[in-house]
Amino acid sequence: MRIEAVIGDITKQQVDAVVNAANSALAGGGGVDGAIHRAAGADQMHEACARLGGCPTGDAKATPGFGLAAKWVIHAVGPRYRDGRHGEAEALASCYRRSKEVAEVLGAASIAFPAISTGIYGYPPEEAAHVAVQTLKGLESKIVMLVRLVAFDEYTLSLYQRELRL
Ligand code: AR6
Repeated sequence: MRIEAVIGDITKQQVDAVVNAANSALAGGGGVDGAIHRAAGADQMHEACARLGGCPTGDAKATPGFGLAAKWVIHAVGPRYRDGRHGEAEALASCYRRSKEVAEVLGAASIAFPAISTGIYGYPPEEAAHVAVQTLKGLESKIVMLVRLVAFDEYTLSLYQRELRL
């Protein structure tokens, strides 16, 4: 798997699957979740999510991408950050692992991730970038060839670039 980092909007990515920073009810919300629902078509996406019956923290489930360029959306549920001592890193790492596994089941060759948990869920961006990149570096795939980390700001991009060099 090649791992790259870019700055951009997750809803605009031309990849097979984009990952959503969802909540465990898969009920939609703000941030990435709101943007993905709007760009995909809110009614269709809402219905498809409702059929999945929720998703535990650290896990991921797929729907079609509907109006997005991406064929699929992989809804991953990141942890809410408390103090770093409540299994947050394990849960966040699990989001990246499970999303990659779901992508493999779908046959997705390219997948784009937002910085899961670093917005409304309050995960410190430095620690989240470390978990994201180091978890992905430890994975192999015969199906997923490209992993793109999509930063929404320059600072997050710089964190990814530093972690990629480590
Ligand atoms: N493209 C790429 N990154 C984005 C975009 C975008 N269009 N919009 C925001 N970001 P968040 P979370 C960045 O809050 O912390 C929702 O209500 C943003 O700057 O979307 O996992 C869900 O329903 C931040 O760095 O996700 C959940 O309830 C990162 O994406 C909850 O929020 C993630 O921010 C999930 O919170």
